[in-house]
Amino acid sequence: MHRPGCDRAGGTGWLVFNSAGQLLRRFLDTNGDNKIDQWCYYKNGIEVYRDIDSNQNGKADQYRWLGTGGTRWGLDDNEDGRIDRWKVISAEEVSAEVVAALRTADEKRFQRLLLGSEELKALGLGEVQATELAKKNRRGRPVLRRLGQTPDGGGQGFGVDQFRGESSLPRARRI
Ligand SMILES: [Ca+2]
Ligand SMILES: [Ca+2]
Repeated sequence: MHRPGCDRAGGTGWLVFNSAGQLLRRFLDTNGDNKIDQWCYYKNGIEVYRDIDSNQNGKADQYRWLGTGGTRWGLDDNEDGRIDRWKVISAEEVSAEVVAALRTADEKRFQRLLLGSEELKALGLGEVQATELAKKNRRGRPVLRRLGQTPDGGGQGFGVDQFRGESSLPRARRI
């Protein structure tokens, strides 16, 4: 049975199912070096989140939400588990990120959204909307400071672990 994504031709790895036989995880070695470089997470049979080790050093450096999980695709250049910049993010998700950054007073999370005008255009926003968004970004910074957070934030880390919380991994099958 074909499932979308996370199944590049020639990849080998592991499938993990729950007791009802539903696919939970797919761990793939896509370049044949016997090291897993894609960790795919499924919800209700649909891939919703993926960790990618793009430079094949054993550590994830891209975090991608997809399917019903959204369209965000974050890049973690220094592999510290926190997203440094966005490869893909929709206007709606930018708004949600701004709200979350303000709520948790996470300045770094916020700064990731301070996009250049080219990137804003790439999101398909009109000139006026882009200006509005840039204004909101500028207005947001003092708010973060007023909350008395250190410049380094102190907010929670980015939610890349949100799909790792499920406890037991009952059955794995080599593919
Ligand atoms: Ca890596
Ligand atoms: Ca990082």
